Amino acid sequence: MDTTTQQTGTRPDERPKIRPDDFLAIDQLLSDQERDIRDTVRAFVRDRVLPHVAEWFEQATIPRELAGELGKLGLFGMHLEGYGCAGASATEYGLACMELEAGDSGVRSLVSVQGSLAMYAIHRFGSEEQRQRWLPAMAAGEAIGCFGLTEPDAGSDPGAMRTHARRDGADWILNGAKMWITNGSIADVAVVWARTDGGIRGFLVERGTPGFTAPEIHRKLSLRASVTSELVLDDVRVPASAMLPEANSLRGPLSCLNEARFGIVWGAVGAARACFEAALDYSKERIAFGRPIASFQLQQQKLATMALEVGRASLLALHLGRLKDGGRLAPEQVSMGKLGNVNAALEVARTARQVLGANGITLEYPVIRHMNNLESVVTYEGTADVHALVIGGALTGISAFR
Ligand code: TGC
Ligand code: FAD
Repeated sequence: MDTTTQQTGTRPDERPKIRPDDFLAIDQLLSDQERDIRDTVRAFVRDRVLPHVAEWFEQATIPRELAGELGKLGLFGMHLEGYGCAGASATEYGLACMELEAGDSGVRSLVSVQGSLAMYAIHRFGSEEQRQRWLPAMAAGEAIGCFGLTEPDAGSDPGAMRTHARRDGADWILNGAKMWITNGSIADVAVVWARTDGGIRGFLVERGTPGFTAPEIHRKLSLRASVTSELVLDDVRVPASAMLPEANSLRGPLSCLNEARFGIVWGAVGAARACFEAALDYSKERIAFGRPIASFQLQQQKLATMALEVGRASLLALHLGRLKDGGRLAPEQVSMGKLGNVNAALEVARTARQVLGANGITLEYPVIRHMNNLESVVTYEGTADVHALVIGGALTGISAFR
């Protein structure tokens, strides 16, 4: 792939060169610092993730030490200020998510859940003592966090949660269960959302607290390079200081979701790009009927459609990043980004898988791994249906939910 000939400024008589990996020349819309961050994360993924990720996926594991390395790169809580966090812009954070997910959605999930959900919740709703205690260690990847909102019987409708907390003297007693919790079994601290007499509140539950267990969920066929767990809370006693003081309704956890969904808007572009590039390379090498399959019109149409989807999704992500950096991004716009870009990435992955023929079903190539991962990505952080209905509500002024 030619990555050297794209021109940044062209004279009228010069024809701009097309770069297959950046057809719309979106690179030119980034600052030098944004490109540096992107290239740093891309190099990390190339060196540290891609050589191993098929095996992690096959073994259904992700090495704990990767967290330390991601922490050293400053990727945990990257867009947060202070407490050891990098204080990067939203766009820079998005570019990092894009590169991480070009490696694997599981790696981006590790970073999203740590930074956008667990750390963000503590940063935004925690006490100064809670921030000091957890954020520097989490930014460094020395402590891992998870975020427990979904329950076995309450996913799209977290307002129906059953997990509850009641006062007992100065303490709180938590009972209930959370389901499908990323990082749960490896977490040092769980942000657990629970119903109380004073509204829905968040609690920091530390690993090892009596009555708290986090069994891993096995037999997943998607997001295998990611730990997914149940959280079981059986008369778990935590001190008053474990409650996040600044959140007292569903608005608290839903605000955290905006952050993680924003990362997914970008991450989906990375997964799509990886699938497209695999299909493009393969199509030029694979010979059928005596010719590279890239020479057949049907395959070129698929490649053109994939390039279009990757370009469109990139522009949408960048636009939302600029809005967020300007403090002008609405949750409904994040929903549009998540819905559009994850659906686009799924289509690209499914198309790329066909281009690879039988090779499209093996872990020797990245495509089916991304395709399977994206089946989780389209479900978590609000299903495609939920985001369509959020957009529908904003368009019509009528909520389809209640
Ligand atoms: P609704 O009555 O609309 O809202 C309740 C309160 O919350 C406010 N709100 C938001 N605030 C900030 N950001 C948002 N996106 C918000 N959406 C709603 C709302 O203004 C209201 O505030 P207030 O002060 O007036 O009370 O709530 P609802 O019960 O009708 O539900 C709405 C719905 C369906 C959109 C919401 O519940 C929803 O988003 N459901 C999907 C749940 C979801 O996405 N769960 C994700 C769990 S975490 C996860 O999946 C991690 S995956 C790992 C990874 O990221 O890699
Ligand atoms: P349900 O809500 O039961 O939905 C089932 C189907 O019904 C879906 O197709 C949905 O779109 C549809 N549906 C529901 N309501 C409506 C409606 N009003 N109109 C039309 N259709 C509707 N959660 C966390 O809290 N923390 C995590 O770290 C986390 N990590 C995850 C990791 C993985 C790998 C996965 C798969 C999930 C994770 N989740 C996590 C849970 C995820 O957020 C939920 O699975 C998701 O919100 C959907 O909930 P559900 O699975 O209960 O589906």
